[in-house]
Amino acid sequence: MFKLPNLPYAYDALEPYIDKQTMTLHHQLHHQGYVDKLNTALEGKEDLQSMEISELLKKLATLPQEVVTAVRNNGGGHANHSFFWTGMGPEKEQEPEGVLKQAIDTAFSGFTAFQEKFTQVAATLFGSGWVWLVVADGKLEITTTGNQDSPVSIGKQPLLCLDVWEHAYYLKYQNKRAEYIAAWWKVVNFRKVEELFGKL
Ligand code: MN3
Repeated sequence: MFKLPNLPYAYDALEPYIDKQTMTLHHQLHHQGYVDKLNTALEGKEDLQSMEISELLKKLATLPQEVVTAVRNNGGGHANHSFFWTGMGPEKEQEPEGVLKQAIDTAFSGFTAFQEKFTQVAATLFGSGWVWLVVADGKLEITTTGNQDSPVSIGKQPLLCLDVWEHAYYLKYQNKRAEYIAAWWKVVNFRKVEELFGKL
């Protein structure tokens, strides 16, 4: 059975940028909901229940037909949110360092240009979805997924993600997605991104 992971920090740790109430509801209701629905869909399928969520998402196309949609939507929701939480942290205004900084400079002509491009993609993504920094074919790229789709299902390795579903920001920012994106940059955990990049 899949379980809701604890946040690696307190619900109010990202204040004032991401508020305690949004974090609490997002984690305890939205993320828990994906976990619960995933578990319901996989009832009686011990072979699938014992797999890592990332493995299920990588093998989406080969799963039994009756669970594909549930794994894609609810398994994706579980994996994406688990990853989203660890990509943020209480230490504010971090910037990439070391080999990650070099790779970002090479791929995007600098951190500022990377931030501008990611922000523009996030601001203009239509509907509900995610914006990602991934490694694909050995290169850094910015990509998006709709709904709860995961980049691992299409062979891309995620390094960082931003949830642009309205439930991620509506309580504090209402329809002002641009303000939410600007706030999110303040709490990005680039030490975690560097750690993931270093393992590739
Ligand atoms: Mn969400």
